[in-house]
Amino acid sequence: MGDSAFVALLLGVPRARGDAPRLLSDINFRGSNALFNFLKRDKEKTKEGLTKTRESLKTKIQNLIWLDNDITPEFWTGLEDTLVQADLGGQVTMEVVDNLRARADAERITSPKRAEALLKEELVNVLKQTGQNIPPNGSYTAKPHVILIVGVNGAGKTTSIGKLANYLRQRNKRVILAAGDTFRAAAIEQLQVWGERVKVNVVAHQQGADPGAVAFDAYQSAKANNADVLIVDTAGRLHSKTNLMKELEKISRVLQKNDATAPHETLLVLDAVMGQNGLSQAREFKKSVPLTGIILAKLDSTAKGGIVFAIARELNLPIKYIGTGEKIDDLAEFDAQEFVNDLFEG
Ligand SMILES: Nc1nc2c(ncn2[C@@H]2O[C@H](COP(=O)(O)OP(=O)(O)OP(=O)(O)O)[C@@H](O)[C@H]2O)c(=O)[nH]1
Ligand SMILES: [Mg+2]
Repeated sequence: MGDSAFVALLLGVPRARGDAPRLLSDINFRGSNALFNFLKRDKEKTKEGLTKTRESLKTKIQNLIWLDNDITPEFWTGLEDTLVQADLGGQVTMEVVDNLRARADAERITSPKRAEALLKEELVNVLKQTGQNIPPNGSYTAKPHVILIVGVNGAGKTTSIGKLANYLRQRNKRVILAAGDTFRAAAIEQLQVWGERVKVNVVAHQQGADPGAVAFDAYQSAKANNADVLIVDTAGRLHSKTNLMKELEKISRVLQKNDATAPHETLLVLDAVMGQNGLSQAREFKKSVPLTGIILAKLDSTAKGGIVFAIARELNLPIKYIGTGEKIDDLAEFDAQEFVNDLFEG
């Protein structure tokens, strides 16, 4: 038996096998009432997480609206400035304001209050024009459904994985995690702590091991344990960017040896606090890895949640989840209409 297989046997596979019977807590989560409560709480969390952005954006827009009885050229420049300050980015701001002006002209709208309603519609449009969204917890076509999580160091990958595992377990999915960040000291332990918290198994090798081998073993373990979802953590930084991208490609290739359609989702975790800077990182990843969506972490820590619009437009990728804190249930499915409502209301 090779070293890595032995370590897997020691650390990964037996732990995963221990999960074979359904956990009691899995069963307790069943029932639509419980799910309804989760959904309700998700919504409240999202709204709370957007407080900083809402306070900044809403106050400025309200000021514009109450200052003018009629739409004036100053209203439009004020709106442009406000959107840029909220980090929507120049391109999205121009597009939104141009569309709005054209509609205001065509529909002979003169009241800023009415323009606010149109603004909301335009903002939802920006978010809805992104690529196809895979159902977050619905009818996955493969078993296990494999989610590869990528992103620069510190973006929030491991934390988001813990929260996502919890989110899926609450929806009766059997989840296994793969500790694919074998580079950073303590990265494996960090994921294992999340595994214990969420009560899902973590397949891990030692630090410095080949992440491809971890992904392979984790897939086998997920299959053997009839898991619905396998989530693979990855390193955020290696010796060089090229190494990192090669490693991510290799992990994907290894997964494909087990299932030619894996990974079924590759989610890029972005740190909302990075604002426009996060976008250039995202472009780099998009060049090398076939991304299917975004997890936007740390929305609670920024007043510039407008970055959501710039991400959706520039990357043309759906935002699947948003992170609104460091706790286990601080993750919510992203809903364009709700997001825009939350920005303006409350
Ligand atoms: N406030 C807040 N903090 C978050 C959120 N998500 C992650 N964090 C914090 O961000 C920091 C980095 O998170 P990690 O999950 O370790 O990031 P990572 O991408 O795995 O980092 P590397 O493993 O170094 O590549 C931690 O202190 C997390 O608690 C969030 O949604 N809100
Ligand atoms: Mg990590």
